[in-house]
Amino acid sequence: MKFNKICVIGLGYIGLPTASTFAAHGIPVVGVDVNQHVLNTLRRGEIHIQEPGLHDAVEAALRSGNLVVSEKPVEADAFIIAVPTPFYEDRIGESEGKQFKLADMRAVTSAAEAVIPVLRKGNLVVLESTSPPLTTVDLMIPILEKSGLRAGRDFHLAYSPERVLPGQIMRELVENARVIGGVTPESANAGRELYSIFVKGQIITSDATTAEMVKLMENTYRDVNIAIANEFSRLADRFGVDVWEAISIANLHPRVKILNPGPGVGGHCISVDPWFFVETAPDLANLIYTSRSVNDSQPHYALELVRNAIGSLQGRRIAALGLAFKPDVDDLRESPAADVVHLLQEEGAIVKAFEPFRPEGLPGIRCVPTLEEAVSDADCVVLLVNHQQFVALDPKTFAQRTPARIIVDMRNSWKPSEWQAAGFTLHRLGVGK
Ligand code: SAJ
Repeated sequence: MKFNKICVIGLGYIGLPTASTFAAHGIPVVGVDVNQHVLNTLRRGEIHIQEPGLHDAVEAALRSGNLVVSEKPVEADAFIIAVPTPFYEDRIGESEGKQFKLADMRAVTSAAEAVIPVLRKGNLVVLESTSPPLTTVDLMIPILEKSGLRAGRDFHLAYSPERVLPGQIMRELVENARVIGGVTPESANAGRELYSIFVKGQIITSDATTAEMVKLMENTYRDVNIAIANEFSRLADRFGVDVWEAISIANLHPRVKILNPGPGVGGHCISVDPWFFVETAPDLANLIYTSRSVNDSQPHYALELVRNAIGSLQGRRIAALGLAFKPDVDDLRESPAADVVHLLQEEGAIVKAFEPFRPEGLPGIRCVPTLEEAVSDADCVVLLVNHQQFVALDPKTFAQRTPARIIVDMRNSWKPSEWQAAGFTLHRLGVGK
């Protein structure tokens, strides 16, 4: 197939890097977004999201003329849909005794509808948005066939999930293996030809529903494995065992690789994607549902740990170190650290949070610009995110910066003997007593 023009619909964390990468490979790309602010920002040569290397790539693509932006799709050889699939804020599903979040597919629906007037015979349409199983077949096909053209016969249709790690998107987009699931083998092959333009990793073709499941399975696998680590931390607390020691010994077994317990699971992927299975198969997704429940309740468990360390939380001054969803990133989406702070506040604690990668923090949380300010009048310090700069803190120097002598370490980042020698009582997640 020849690609003289590509239309990328949705210019967010995935669509914009994808559009600029195709443009860098000499393909004319029309980037489409419904958000006028996004289009205006790009027209000024600026970008609205933070991602290393993205600004330069977009600037070069715009300057070369290979990337232009538009409110609406235009005629093209291939259409890539990379729009958000969030949850409904105001709706919750219930079935089989389970309550679950519901995927809001309205952006996918309207992107597909916007393609109808410009869809031509021989075109390729690819959905990249993380979606519940069967979305390509049950949602995309009926919408696109309103054009009068038949999927798989008159135009190609495929699903190809993004699997890139935020912070590494520009590199992983090119280097990662990629699965392309077609509604027919010819559709999958057309997808392979498209992504071969820049993908250096292996390209595997399959059917559309398999490709949808692959993406959800990867992140669900990780969620379930973190859930068992979190449950082990609770069991270890009950039995007076150091879970970190037990995990490191168990992991010497050649077929065991237990992940790290913590205050919960956040981010916009792993804490989200398993719900797509629960929503679409609540009668079957039992382990997945339970794992989500364990991980979502872990911030409450963290709250109990702080309560055990200092007793009543009413009026107590707590320094919360870190708000990001994982170490060394500035992303606060679905962050369990932020959940822990909210819970502490609800119990009457006076919390000062310090997040070095996002000093302004989040609404409803009092964020201070320096570590000094967070700890200088604290009764207790709670380590929520193992940012490198927190892990590297020297306990002796730290003891001079804070009156707090009680520390709760949710990440096993600090060596107990060193912190005890500096005069602290250190409580760690999953360490009994
Ligand atoms: N976490 C733990 N314990 C661990 C590992 C992680 O509590 O042992 C927590 C983290 O603190 C964080 C959450 O899990 O809150 C998720 O972090 P992560 O590093 O596991 O994953 P993400 O969300 O940054 O990126 C994942 C990746 N998927 C897999 O590793 C299977 C990435 O490759 C995907 O592209 C991304 O989801 C996505 O976009 O789907």
